[in-house]
Amino acid sequence: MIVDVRGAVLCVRRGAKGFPSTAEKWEFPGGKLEPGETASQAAVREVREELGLDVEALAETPPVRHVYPEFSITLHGVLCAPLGGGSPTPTLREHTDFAWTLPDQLWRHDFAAADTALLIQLRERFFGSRLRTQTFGRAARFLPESASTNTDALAWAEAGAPEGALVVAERQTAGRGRLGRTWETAPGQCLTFSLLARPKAPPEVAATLPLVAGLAVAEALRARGFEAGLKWPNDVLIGERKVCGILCEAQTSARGIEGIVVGIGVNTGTVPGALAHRAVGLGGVDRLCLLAEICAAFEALYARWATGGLRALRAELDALDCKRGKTIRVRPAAGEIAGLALGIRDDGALLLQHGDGIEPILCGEIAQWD
Ligand code: BT5
Repeated sequence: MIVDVRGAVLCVRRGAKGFPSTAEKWEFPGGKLEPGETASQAAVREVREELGLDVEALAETPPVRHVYPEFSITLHGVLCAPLGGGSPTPTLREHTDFAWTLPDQLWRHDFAAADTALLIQLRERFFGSRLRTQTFGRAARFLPESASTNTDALAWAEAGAPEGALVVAERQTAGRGRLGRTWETAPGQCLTFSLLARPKAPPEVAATLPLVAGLAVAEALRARGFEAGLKWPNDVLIGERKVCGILCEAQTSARGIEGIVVGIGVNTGTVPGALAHRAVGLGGVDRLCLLAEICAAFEALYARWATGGLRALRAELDALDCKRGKTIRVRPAAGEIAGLALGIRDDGALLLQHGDGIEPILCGEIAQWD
């Protein structure tokens, strides 16, 4: 296969299913090495010759061994970038059937089990080439499947994961929301991940972290042209529908909060039919690019929040709070109150004007769809 992702190319050649191939014949690089040529150089030459792309090799991926009943082969991948830009090109070419696809859609392909490791490496490499952060996303685990990335991130946090650790799952089988609710996704249609923060802040400040995450997602989506806004306390909406949910869970010890796992689900594709009236998807966005953008937005906001709390993010909070100035219904711990949303206070409380006064609501949610 040959993969190109608007700037990144990974080349691997393998034998077709049922093809009477031998290890030597199909080992990458496919052709003979020119005298003095390395495997990466041969890969670059092949991309030039076969796809007509002018690329340079960035890194070699570790070899992956395939064992078939009749033979085994070792695949060598090379990550390349185009020289001098160039227009986007189709992204994956199977030598056997000339089907093209985006790397983000690789799950659609029925690869042999051994290929999974390669595909995960491919995703990691691609993500790494896009990541512009110092901390968040630097230590990352890409999983083909997870019950909940929050569960995996909490386990990793217990085992000593550093701040910024990231767990991403291709499929989530038991994604959770708040208060025992579920987060539902179809394979490939949602970016589901968790980031580990280890804030030094006191618990009442740490409790405002979901708002920081919500701002980061809203900013990243707006940078892509989506009219996204923050809905207190943990949602991102486009119009009146939810595009992203956030669930923060603490890793605690006798000493107190050791870390906070920030779980984020963004509907990058379509949403499950039963949720269509209240949920919205982005209609097909490269999840790994978006993930790198959210990590960058989160890191920048987090640094300011870590020293100044929510007060340091006042401008963003006021600009992105999509319910500010609107008449809303709020469900605190019990009951429901209608009033005018005045905004989000520095301690994370939603300020609701109703009756004769202004009531700060610290926990609860804004009633939205019923
Ligand atoms: C949330 O809870 O919105 C938090 C969702 C967090 C999901 C991420 S994915 C990665 C990480 N791992 C996890 O296990 N969780 C996190 P809440 O505010 O309670 O909203 C849950 C409600 O949102 C559900 O009851 C549904 O009504 C709705 N919902 C479920 N799936 C949705 C989707 N894909 N898009 C929009 N709304 C959805």
